[in-house]
Amino acid sequence: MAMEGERFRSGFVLLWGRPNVGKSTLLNAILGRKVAIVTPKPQTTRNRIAGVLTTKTAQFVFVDTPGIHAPHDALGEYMLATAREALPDADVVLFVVDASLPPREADREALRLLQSIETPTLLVLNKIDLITEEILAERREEYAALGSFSDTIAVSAVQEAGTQGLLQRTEELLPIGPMYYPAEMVSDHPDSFLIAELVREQALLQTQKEVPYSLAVIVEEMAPRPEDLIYVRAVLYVERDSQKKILIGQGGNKLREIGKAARAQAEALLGKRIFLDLWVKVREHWRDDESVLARFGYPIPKKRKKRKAR
Ligand SMILES: Nc1nc2c(ncn2[C@@H]2O[C@H](COP(=O)(O)OP(=O)(O)OP(=O)(O)O)[C@@H](O)[C@H]2O)c(=O)[nH]1
Ligand SMILES: [Mg+2]
Repeated sequence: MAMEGERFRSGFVLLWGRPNVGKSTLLNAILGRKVAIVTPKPQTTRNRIAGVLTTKTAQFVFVDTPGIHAPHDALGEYMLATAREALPDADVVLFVVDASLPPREADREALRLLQSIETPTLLVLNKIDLITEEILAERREEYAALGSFSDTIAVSAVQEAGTQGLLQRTEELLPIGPMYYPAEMVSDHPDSFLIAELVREQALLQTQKEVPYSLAVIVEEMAPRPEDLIYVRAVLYVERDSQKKILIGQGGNKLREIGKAARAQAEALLGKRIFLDLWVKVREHWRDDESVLARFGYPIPKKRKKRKAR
């Protein structure tokens, strides 16, 4: 990797915005590889996920965060805290909005949280594949009026349109700096996290209503087996027996479909053969149980404000 002497730029690029605007889709599009799961349901991303892109002239550490929303439970508090904790490290913020819709209160709230830092921010109008040039021009004005941005970039994350321009503009805003991570590194999470997330993604895509919010997926064992096979045991935790029944489906059909789709993706992404052994268990009210949350990978920060009763 040829570094251009003193001119090499590097830093943390925060993907920020309300839920469902396409932050994770954009991260995957920029990296050219899936590191974060994507669903049509808001609040898909629960953890901070860093994706590293290294070029001849720069290293971008993109940080995907949970969409900003008012927490309803301890899990929601974890998600908001996770997003907020990523703020001070940011060198550039990509404030991502859904340009197919006018600004909402949730966009304004997400922007308000950015006021605690003074970091160059690009307004990223996403989903432009859904709208005409005229509407895009309107949205550009409406969103730009919400705050002060270094620039506005229109993209379509699903069509991977506009992402090169976005990268260029982002690079200009990065400070001169070293490579923080090895050039070949893409994600900061282990394979077990990606597999658990791929299972959760399929389960979210294949269920409705309350199941998605009540679901956590934990990889409890990963072990090599003969002939380059990897055995993975993952447990899908839900909060009620009725949800467990939905996930398992008639004669185990639903769980089989979830497993089949998740395994195909995991094998393609990791380049390994995987035996995916899925289990469904009930853990009542886990979203409000701090000891369980910590075990599930969603530890609540110690200092936290009291939440208003629902
Ligand atoms: N048409 C269109 N849909 C998009 C685009 N980008 C994302 N989407 C869709 O928008 C939905 C949400 O995408 P995500 O990437 O999960 O959104 P997010 O901002 O990460 O959401 P949270 O993780 O919940 O905060 C999915 O159905 C995506 O397929 C886009 O450029 N065009
Ligand atoms: Mg996301």
